[in-house]
Amino acid sequence: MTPVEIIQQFQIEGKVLEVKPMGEGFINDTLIVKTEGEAPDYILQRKNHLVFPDVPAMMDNIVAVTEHIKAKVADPSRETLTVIPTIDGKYYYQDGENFWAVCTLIPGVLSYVKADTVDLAYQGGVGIGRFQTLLADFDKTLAVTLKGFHDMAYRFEEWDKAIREDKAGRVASVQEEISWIESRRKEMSDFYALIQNGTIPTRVAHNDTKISNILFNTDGSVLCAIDLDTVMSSTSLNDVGDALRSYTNITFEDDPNYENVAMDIQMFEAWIKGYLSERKDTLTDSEKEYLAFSGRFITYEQVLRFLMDYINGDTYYKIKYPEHNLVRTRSQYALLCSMEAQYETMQNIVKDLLRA
Ligand code: GN1
Ligand code: MG
Repeated sequence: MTPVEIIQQFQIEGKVLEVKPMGEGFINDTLIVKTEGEAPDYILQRKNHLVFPDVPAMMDNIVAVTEHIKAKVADPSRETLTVIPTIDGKYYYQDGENFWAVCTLIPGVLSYVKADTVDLAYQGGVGIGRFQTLLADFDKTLAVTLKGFHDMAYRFEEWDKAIREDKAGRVASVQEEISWIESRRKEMSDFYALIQNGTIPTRVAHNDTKISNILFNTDGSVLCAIDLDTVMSSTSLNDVGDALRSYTNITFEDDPNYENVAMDIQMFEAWIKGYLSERKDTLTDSEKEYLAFSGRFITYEQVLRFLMDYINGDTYYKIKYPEHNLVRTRSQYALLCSMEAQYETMQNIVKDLLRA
């Protein structure tokens, strides 16, 4: 079926004018559906069922979370996603082995792939803090849409397997990169143990908080978090860490000029300040203690994930050229090193902000 035929399976308003690709997602295919006149436009997504094994359960998560948010905010049609059901009342349409889902396009918003100003970083922090706060009393059980997503113990199992199997015959060529992972393995496992043993609590988290997954109003204020595919029970620190990885990098995630990569400490301060404006009173001491470390944790995980995908023969992330995952690995590693070099300053900033 064509995208135009697929969109007709959903309860949309208006006559469809055109359907065209949009955005830079690494996992799903995203299309924008333009309609005639006053009717809303829509986002049509082919959900990657090779990554998300249970798309129906994922859509149930998204509907439950967005309904919870809608009941609390001033403008429910803008302050979270609106999922459009199919004609027969499901939240996805299955065409052969493909799964499709539709949301209303929120008009008059801005989105970014990179944060350019400290104001934007501050607002991004507010947005994630608010998202977590809105879901603090969510009491339904969320399905696990992706097994072991930020589970470092599971990631290491997969990692060991990838190296053992060497499916693409690339292990010998990435010995140095492998040593970056191995030399930090104990430190990361020790941190992860605090999550496993409950020292760091588990809550509802977004789990994929890079800047492109947040919408902003045209006046610069934050509107809402989108891309809710990975909303699951996990630590709030995963959202902090992934946002820091995204907002503080002075260049793009896959910049092949590794000397361009660095963490901007002012962006770090701004993001954390925005986040704490929403979460300062509800974080536990253990969460506060690891705010700065979470940036290193998720950036490390991202280095591991890109490298593992390269070793596996590029089966997970979409790539634009053959060595793309290797370039992403090295570029994110440069960011990790920059965070490590500035770690003491990061911790002092957090301490000062918590005292303020
Ligand atoms: C993917 O789906 P998207 O493009 O927002 C990935 C994230 C990575 C990110 C790296 C489900 O995000 O975990 O951090 O790429 N999402 C999934 O840019 O794996
Ligand atoms: Mg996204």
